[in-house]
Order: sequence, then structure tokens, then C-alpha cells
Amino acid sequence: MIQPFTSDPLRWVAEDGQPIRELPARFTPDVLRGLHRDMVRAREFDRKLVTLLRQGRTTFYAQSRGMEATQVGLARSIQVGHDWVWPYYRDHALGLTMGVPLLDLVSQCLGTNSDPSRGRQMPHHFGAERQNFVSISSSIASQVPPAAGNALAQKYLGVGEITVCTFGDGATSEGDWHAGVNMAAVNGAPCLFVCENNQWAISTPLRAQTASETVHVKARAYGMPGYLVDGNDIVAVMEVMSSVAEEVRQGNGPALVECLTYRVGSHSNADADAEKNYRTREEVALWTGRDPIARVEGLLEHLGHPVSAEERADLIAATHREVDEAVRQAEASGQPDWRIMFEDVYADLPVHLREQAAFLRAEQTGGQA
Ligand SMILES: Cc1ncc(C[n+]2csc(CCOP(=O)(O)OP(=O)(O)O)c2C)c(N)n1
Ligand SMILES: [Mg+2]
Repeated sequence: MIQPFTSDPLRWVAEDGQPIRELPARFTPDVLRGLHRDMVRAREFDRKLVTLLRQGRTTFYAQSRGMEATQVGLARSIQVGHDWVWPYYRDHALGLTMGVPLLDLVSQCLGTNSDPSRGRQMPHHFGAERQNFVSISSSIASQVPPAAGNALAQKYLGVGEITVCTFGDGATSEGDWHAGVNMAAVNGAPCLFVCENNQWAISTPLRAQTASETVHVKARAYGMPGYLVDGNDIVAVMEVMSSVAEEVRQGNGPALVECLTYRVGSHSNADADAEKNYRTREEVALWTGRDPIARVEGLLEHLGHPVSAEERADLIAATHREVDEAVRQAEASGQPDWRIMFEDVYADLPVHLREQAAFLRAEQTGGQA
């Protein structure tokens, strides 16, 4: 059992990679190397997508650099394809590690024919049917009430699944967040709420977001356990998530886990100057030094299984090749036809959409509708 409502974040591995509690037996060097690989892959995917953005090949991207332990640790703690995930827009490391094909992610960002949603979603707002990864919505906290409803359905059906609902720290002051969390708690719905607390909501710091000392204490008001975990320690994230997910699965009602982490990069491409405008270089440097990947490397070194510079370079190069190949395939699949905008929602198009389709058809054919 994990202790809820601690004042300090639960932690297994110190920043320099030294274990500060007994390392659970399941974290063998091979397992840790696998987690390290997942995190490096997520980070390099991030880096390549930022490059594609700067090249103008996609138009929106929200980095998760620095938050890899939280998202990879969560992905490795749930039953993929069985449980349901209601994510938010910074969750590509979560999706990627859950097995969403990298080609699908790249295609979604590029909006090509190889995109399963065929360009009909804002870039970087993917969904994945096989992984039960619900399409991402930009509206902050709008996923929380439907996630509670999803969990309630799972409870009624008695299928042993849980719902995982992720969000940022900023989402916790939206009305939808409170409505959804309350609904899940009062009905004992099997929902694991995960706050990826990166301490900023664009330029709003946490202390201007809430007067609560932490996010996880809010769970107490709704009658559910709340946990505070070091979100840059993947061992801690997995120990807490897997134990709490099991409690939720056993029918003990929902729980809230707050992962304390940091967004090292800018909020999105609409926020290029995070350091200059609202954060100090010192703060960013402090958290860059608390890197989750370096921590696992430190742990592996401590265990006598260091990751060599060559191995690390190979992992990085492998992801770059993987993304380059996905971009090639995505671009080769071509741009979707404009007509698909009007498909797959209505059996019979309502009149205003028929008018819009006619207007576009006339535009496309130079007035020869
Ligand atoms: C309902 C709503 N209000 C405002 C916005 C504009 N907006 C986009 S991201 C964001 C900050 C969210 O911060 P947080 O929940 O902490 O997530 P983070 O981006 O830090 O991962 C805001 C205010 C929005 N998308 N939706
Ligand atoms: Mg935030």
C-alpha cells in the first residue's frame, strides 16, 4: 500500500541516481534499460517534431521534454487496450509508449492521407482506437466529465477495466475538472486521475492557479485518496501508479495522483520565449538538471550496468531514422481531398454544411460548380 497525502513527493531514486529506498525486484537492469529506451525515444520524437514545426511541415506542437518519466511510467503501469485513456494535448510520450504507431502520430501532425483522422483534427491532437486512447481535445479539462462517465459505464458493466484521465495543473481550476472528479468520486467510478503538474499553465505559475498547497490535497475534499509523487523518478511513478491503478481496479473508487515535474521547453509553438517572458533562466536550469533520463542513467550506473555513450547515440539515431521514415511515408501518402471534411459525421448533411460544400466546390473548380 502506498501512503496517500504525503507532504513530500514519494521518491525511490535520488537525483544523482542513488536509490533512497529499496529498489523493488521488478526493476532489473533489463527493465530499467527498456524504460530508458522508451524515454529517449519519446524525447527524440519530441525533438524531431519541433524541427518539423520549424520547417513549416506541421503547424502545432506541444513539447513534453522533461516530463518523460511521468508519461512513460504511466503507460507502463496500465493494461493497454483494456483500460481507457482520456488524455490531454501534451501526452504523445504516453501514446507512443502505449504502442500508438509512430507513423500514425507523425501523420496526424502532418494531416496527410496516412493520418487515421485524415487531417480533420488539429495537429498533435491524435486518438488511437486499438489503444483505447480517446482523441485529444484542446479545451482544458473537457476530457474530465466524459472520463468520469466512461468509468461509471465500466463500473456498471463490471468488466475490470479502469479509466485513466490525465490533465495539467492548470486544468484543476476549470469547472469541468471539479464536476468530473466529483461525479467519479460520489459514484465510486474506477477512474485514475493523473495530474501532470509541470508547474506552469502557459505563463501562469501554480501559485497563481490555486491557493491549495498542492494539487493532490484537493482529492480529500472529494472523498478519494490523493498521492504526490516525484514525476521525474520513473521508479516512483510506476510504483505509485501500478499500486493505485490496482486499488481503483478492485472497486475502491477513484484516486488522484499528482506527478510533480517540469515543462523544460516552451508551452507550444505559440509560446517561443518562455525563458524571456515569464520564467527565469535559473528556474529552467534547475529543472533541466533534474532530468528524468539522466536519473535512470545514474541508477543503471549505480547498479553496475551503465548506458555507454555509444549506446545512447544509437538509441537517438534509431528514433531519428524512425521519424524520418515516417515523415517520408506520410508525405508520400498525399494530402486528403477537401471533400472528406464533410464525411463520417452525418448520414444526411444539414443544409448549412451542404451550402459550405457547394461553396468550396465552386472555389476548387474556379466557379464551375
Ligand atoms: C477552456 C480553455 N481555456 C483556455 C485555454 C487556453 N490554454 C491552452 S493550454 C493552457 C494552459 C494549460 O495548462 P496546464 O493544464 O497546466 O497544462 P500544460 O500546458 O502545462 O501541460 C491554456 C490556458 C484552453 N485551451 N481551453
Ligand atoms: Mg501545466
